[in-house]
Amino acid sequence: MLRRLTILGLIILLFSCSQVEPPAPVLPLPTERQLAWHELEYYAFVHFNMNTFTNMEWGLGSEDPKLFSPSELDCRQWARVAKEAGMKGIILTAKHHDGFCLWPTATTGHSVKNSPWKDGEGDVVQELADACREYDLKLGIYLSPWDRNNAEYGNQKYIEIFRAQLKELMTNYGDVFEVWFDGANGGTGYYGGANEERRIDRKTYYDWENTRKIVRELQPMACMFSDAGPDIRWVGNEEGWAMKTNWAPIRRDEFYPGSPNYAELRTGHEDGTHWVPAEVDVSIRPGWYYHASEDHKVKTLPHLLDIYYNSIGRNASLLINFPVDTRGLIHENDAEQILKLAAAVKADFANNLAKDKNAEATNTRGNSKAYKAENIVDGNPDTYWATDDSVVSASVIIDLGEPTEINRFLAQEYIPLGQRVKKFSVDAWVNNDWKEIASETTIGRKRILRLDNITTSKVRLNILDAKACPLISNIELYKAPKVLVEPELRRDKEGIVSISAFDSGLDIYYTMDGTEPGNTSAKYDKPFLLNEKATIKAVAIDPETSNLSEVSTAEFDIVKNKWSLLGTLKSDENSAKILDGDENTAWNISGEKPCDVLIDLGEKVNVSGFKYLPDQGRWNPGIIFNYEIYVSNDGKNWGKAKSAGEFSNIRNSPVWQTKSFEPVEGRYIKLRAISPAEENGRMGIAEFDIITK
Ligand code: FUL
Repeated sequence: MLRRLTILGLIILLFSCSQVEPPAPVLPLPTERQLAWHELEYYAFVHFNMNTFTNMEWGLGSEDPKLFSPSELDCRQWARVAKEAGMKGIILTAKHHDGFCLWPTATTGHSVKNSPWKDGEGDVVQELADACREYDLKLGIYLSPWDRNNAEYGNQKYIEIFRAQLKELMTNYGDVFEVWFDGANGGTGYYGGANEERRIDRKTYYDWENTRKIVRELQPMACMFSDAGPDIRWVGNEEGWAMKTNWAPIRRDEFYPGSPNYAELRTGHEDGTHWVPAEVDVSIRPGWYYHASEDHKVKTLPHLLDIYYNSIGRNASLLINFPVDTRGLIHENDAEQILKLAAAVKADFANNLAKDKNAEATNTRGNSKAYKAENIVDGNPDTYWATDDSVVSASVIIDLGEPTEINRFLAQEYIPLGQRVKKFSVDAWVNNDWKEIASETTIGRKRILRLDNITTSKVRLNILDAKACPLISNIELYKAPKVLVEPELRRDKEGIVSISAFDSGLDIYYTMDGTEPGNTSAKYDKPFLLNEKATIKAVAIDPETSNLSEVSTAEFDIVKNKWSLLGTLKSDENSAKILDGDENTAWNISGEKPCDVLIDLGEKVNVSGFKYLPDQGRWNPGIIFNYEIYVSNDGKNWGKAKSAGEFSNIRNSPVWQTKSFEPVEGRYIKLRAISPAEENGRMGIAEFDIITK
């Protein structure tokens, strides 16, 4: 009898399971090609082309193909760096706005064919395609619709040329995962010698519908990127972030490449009609192309981590650009920083504390095992927790079994059935009560929250509102280590030294005798006065792990509290920036040549040199090239210059410049800025210091 009942029970259970209807999709849905693209998440951009050799961002189109001559081009090095950095593919600027083609196209002579590189026999696209194959990376192509070289730009003939180029690229280099169409279109240019302005109708000129067909036909799995998709959208900025609220759907028909409503691309639309997820494109340096002057401006680890969390952690993919240099290599500084990011990401996500823990939900679809809460911790992206159709707010609790410290929360929706969650919060079980630790909006394919460290035995995800029953496929919890980068050292005009570590909860130790700092050195707790010469070395230490950051060093000379600027600078409200100890602010002058910067040191000192940091601004920086420096006892009789000459290579390398001379006593200093390094005519100073004996 009992056996019969058990069998009956089983039959009923089976019957009831099969009765549970799978959730209906919420439109729009991703296509198969988009789903495959979503999995990539992180890949490289390479801006390398004519601009690399002309030090430009947007070439005019009149450049001589002979200028393209990398000395050691090595696409395998690009691939190696990208692979080691954890990236899944590389997108190359096969043609940028200046029209120079990196492959031997049949459509124009403005290409590698007429360059000295490999005697005109080379093909960069082919070399990259081969390198990607070797390193198991995907290949992507950037092809600029705008062409400032082509005589036909603006005419129908150019559309045929553009399409022929697209066909070549889609046919000859194997599988392409993404095709990148830039929104910058039309304007001044060379245009075969016409040197004029050509405007086009951005909506109609390219006949996008038919142009895109070429890609669909020749590369059916390639996703097309532009402001308007159709498959992937620009995120509406080039700084490296998506909004916290980020819908993959947009009302696609309201956009076209170069359309003015691009700010909406940062969030997408809750009522979007098409699935067009965001891709965050950002360069590892200020510029997209290589400029030696930016060698010291590669983004720092904290900055790169922000970009990572504000893109991949906000339902977008991340495309980080390497401005490949004139050798044809990813610069050492860029490689070093991207590998630091890779190591930090690996450490942050090393140990998923939620994996296979018990999970319970307030509602489970049809009480069915197929949709059970545990699906969120099983590591299987194809299973998900779902609620009944009528339920759009519900909670799921992950029981960690014991008090556990966490600071990262990762959640994923099951997107093959659409993006649904509109609002959610996260609670932690602390002191026998729920404590809200986050209150957010969308989740999408992946949402990662960086939280303050909290020790808790249970974590609760509350879905507060959704377009339809929520489908959550994955939740992960982590305790990421602290970000350990060298501390920042600064001394202001009054001599107050401040040292800051990037992350909270780190200890800072420093020395003033030139020795390496460690946890037995002086501990920094607040800004202090340093009114003498000293070299400070500082290190950040994580008290929990005893791990050390790299050491930062600053050489401070005599304090500037008695210094004052004389002459015309006395009444110039910006001139104080020269002495404020802040490298990011600068005083600038244009037109007046030479220009004297007069400083009263307030007392006689023995001067043996000076240090100059030019304006660090990206746009239009003021940089002195030729200079003279004088020391005087009375501020009137200057005698001969103690040092004169040029700051060689300062245009390419606008870092601290140091000049020494025979020590001399004096109270007054005159820096005579004779000529600017840049054509802009500006001469600027971010910081000035003297070296005393
Ligand atoms: C922009 C272009 O104009 C830049 O030069 C760069 O290629 C960037 C990725 O897209 O719109």
